[in-house]
This record gives sequence, structure tokens and C-alpha cells, in this order.
Amino acid sequence: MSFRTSPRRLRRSVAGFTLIAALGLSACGGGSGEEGGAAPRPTSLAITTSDAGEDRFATKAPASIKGGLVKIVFKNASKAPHEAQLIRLDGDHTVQEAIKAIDSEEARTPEWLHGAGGVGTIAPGQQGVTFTNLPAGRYAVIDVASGEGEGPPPVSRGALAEFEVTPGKPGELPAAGARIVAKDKGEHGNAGEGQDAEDHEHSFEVTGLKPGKNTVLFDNRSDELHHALLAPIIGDTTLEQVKEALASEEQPSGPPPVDFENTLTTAVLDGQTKEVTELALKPGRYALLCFISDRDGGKPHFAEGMLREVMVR
Ligand SMILES: [Cu+2]
Repeated sequence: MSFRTSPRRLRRSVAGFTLIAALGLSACGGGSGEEGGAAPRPTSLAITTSDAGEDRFATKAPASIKGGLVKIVFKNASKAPHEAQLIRLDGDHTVQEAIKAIDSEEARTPEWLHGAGGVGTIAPGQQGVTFTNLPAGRYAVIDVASGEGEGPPPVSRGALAEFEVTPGKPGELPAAGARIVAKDKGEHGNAGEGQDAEDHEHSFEVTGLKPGKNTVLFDNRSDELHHALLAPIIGDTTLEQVKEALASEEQPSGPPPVDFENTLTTAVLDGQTKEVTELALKPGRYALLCFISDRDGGKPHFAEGMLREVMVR
């Protein structure tokens, strides 16, 4: 499963449920705190995904942009949900190799493949904005997460564009009202309140999420790839029940534990990188989790400490 955001896994876990992904990020982008006079102006990276007939898509991005501080503006002009996941490729590795690695059942992610952030899945007609710093290199924007059913992911059906990033000046990310931090075991405060630290190879720290549109700093201080999924918990389902359902390889019988139609997610970020993105939340209980595994494989991170409840009110 490497760093594919595993809707298939979700689907296996929650039979009869379609991951229609995030109805989310509001259409107005930008403006989220570009104050602070001396700050360098971010380079704009405009990405659009639209329908191309017969279950195919087309993703457009500029052929080359200046790196450093970048403002990614992703417009979903398709009738299906899409994400704009940025990846960076080392050496001579190709996007096709990357897709193969991401879409394989193996949980490993090769060292030459980097999660460079982006905009998590948004609904048709929506626009999402993310700020991050991009080092120079060869990039692609792909959609591996938004596919429905068991068919090939959208990236294999045209939701893909390659581009080059030239060296630019890194800058401060805009201010964010909320913060989600991914950490590795051993870092201060890692174990989480009242949880035993045994299985906690990684953990989330979260502050400031509120109902409505949130500007969120996703700060990956871990050495591994992570994303942050926020799935509304249904009814009185406990976090333990959510965990069981996610971990189960069997078709579950009862009602689904979380509302995947309204799940919000960030893009996948390499270790030691960060981005500021937008997440529109309704009041209620959410499961905050990560489906990615370590680069060398193993369990998805929700089974290694990255699953916790967040109350939004
Ligand atoms: Cu993770």
C-alpha cells in the first residue's frame, strides 16, 4: 500500500461504503495570512483536474516553476472528487515507477520517492490552497487517493502532470489557526495522554481545530511519510471500535464506524517537511489517523499510534 492513501483499504474495512472523500475545502483560496511585509512572495502553482471523457481525467500544471515558498492552488473542475498530491523523484526514476510503487500492495515506499504535500481530496467544483516549500527537482502531481471502486486509481486514467521545480528562496509559511504535528517515538510528549506508549512508533499532536474553515499547519516532524485524515465518527462508536474496523481484513457486518463521505485529508508529506493547508470541519467527533506505513514497510501508522479522537466544537 506504500503511500497510496488507501481508499481500497478503507473500502475493505467498511463494506458497502463508497469513499467519496472530502466535501470540504471552501472555494475561496488564498489570503490566509500573507501579511508580514518582508516575507518573500510565494510562487504560484496552479493545478486543475478536469474530466476527459470515458472515465478519464486531465490534470494541468505549468511545465516549470520556481521553487522555495510555493502557493499551490488546486481546482477540481471534474465531476468526481480529486486530490493534488505532489511527488518528487530522485535520480532517473520515472512517474510510472512511482505509480507502480504507490499502487502496489507492498507497504514499502522507495527512498527516491518523496511526498511533497499538496491538496487533499476535494469535491467537484471546489478549490483548495496549500503553502509549502519545494526544493528544486523533478515533480509530478498525481491523484492516487480519490478513486472509487476497485478500478485503477485516477492517476492511471490521466490525473497526472509532470513539472520541474527550479531553485528558489524558501520562506515562512503563513500563520495557521490550527496545527497537526506528526512525531516519532522518543520525541517529547509522544505517548499521548492516557495512552500506553508501547505501540506508539508515531503519534499525532493536534491543537486549534474548530468548526468551519481551518487553516492548518501540518508539521511532519517525524522521519517517515505521513498524512492526516480526519474521519467523522458515527454515533457512539468508540475509538477502539474504529481501530478494530480499520484493522480488520474481513467484511464488517455492523454499521460503518466513520463517515468516509465526509472525511478530510491532507496530502502525504515526507519526514521533516511541513505545509499549511485548509480543512473545513463540522462540529463533532473525528478520528484523526494515518494510513501510511514506514518506508521499509510494516503496519499502517494508525496501528502504530497514529489514531486518536479529536472533538471539534
Ligand atoms: Cu503516517
